[in-house]
Amino acid sequence: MFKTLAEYSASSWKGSKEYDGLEAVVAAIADGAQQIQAKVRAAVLAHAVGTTGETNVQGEVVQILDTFSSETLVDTLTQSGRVAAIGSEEIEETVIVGESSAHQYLVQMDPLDGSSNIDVAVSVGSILGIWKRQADEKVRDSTLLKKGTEQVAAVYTVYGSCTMMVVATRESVQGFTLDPTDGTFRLTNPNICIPEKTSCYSTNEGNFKGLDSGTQKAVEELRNTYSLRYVGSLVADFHRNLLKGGIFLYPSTKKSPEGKLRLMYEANPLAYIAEQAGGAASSGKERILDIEPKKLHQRTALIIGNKDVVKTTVAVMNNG
Ligand code: AHM
Ligand code: MG
Repeated sequence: MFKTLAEYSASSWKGSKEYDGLEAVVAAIADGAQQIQAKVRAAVLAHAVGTTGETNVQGEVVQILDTFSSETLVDTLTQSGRVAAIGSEEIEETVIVGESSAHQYLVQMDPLDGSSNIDVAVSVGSILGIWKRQADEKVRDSTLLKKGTEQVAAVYTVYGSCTMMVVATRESVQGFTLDPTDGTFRLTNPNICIPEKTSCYSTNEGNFKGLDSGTQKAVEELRNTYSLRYVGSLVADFHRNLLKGGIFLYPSTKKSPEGKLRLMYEANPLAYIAEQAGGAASSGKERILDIEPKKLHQRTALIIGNKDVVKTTVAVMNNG
């Protein structure tokens, strides 16, 4: 039988100084993910698809499920008693939770990535980066602006044909599948490493004309070498590439010169997971995890996946 998430975290993190309290944070994410996946699956029947009529801090239309997912994870993370502050794609300001010595972690999240795919029954997910607060560090907006290298863990979930949760720490990347019969996450994909063989590339080919000439050349080379697979939910595209070998690109375009994806809660957590699994992530100019963040909702270009293919692609982008 597969180990449960609770068993895995008890044997891996409980009692460790470095990961003190992490099991409560990850359990809170698992709890939130269960609630979100249930809501996503019942959304059409519950009249919960559609927009709230508002736009978020990014100027994007807010879906009812975006708000539900953000509120759910803020609640479960708050209840864990271990999180000091939360940054969310759906909330303009930092959510400050607590400053006691137990509030050791800082979380940044995209609570429902790919939400434009919900009403067409396509996979969506949640992405979360986890940092540690310095002892006695005052919690304010700038507390969350730490580099990706300083993450202590990162998590994403996919609400697809099954619900999965992937958790990376400095030691390893572990994949858990939600068992719908008893509501527990079970360790189905232990010690994930990106396969060396790359089989596909994922990018929005519709943006091709808006790319600079070097990036066009890089995309042409990928097109001539690999199969194209593009879901349009970053978390689902990344998940497939992590398990099967592949590269995902959302470069700068004429429409989004700074890139479309968000550094703190999309690029950084997935870059951390990619690196721990033997892959790489770059903005085209530098390693994602080395970018010095300036603001919570900062955007970046993202090239992520197999290490060698990321390296070659970035080289062609810059010299092509
Ligand atoms: P979201 O966080 O609001 O869902 O937006 C991010 C999404 C990613 O999941 C996906 O990779 C990208 O936007 C798709 O963008 P496009 O439709 O321009 O290809
Ligand atoms: Mg997103």
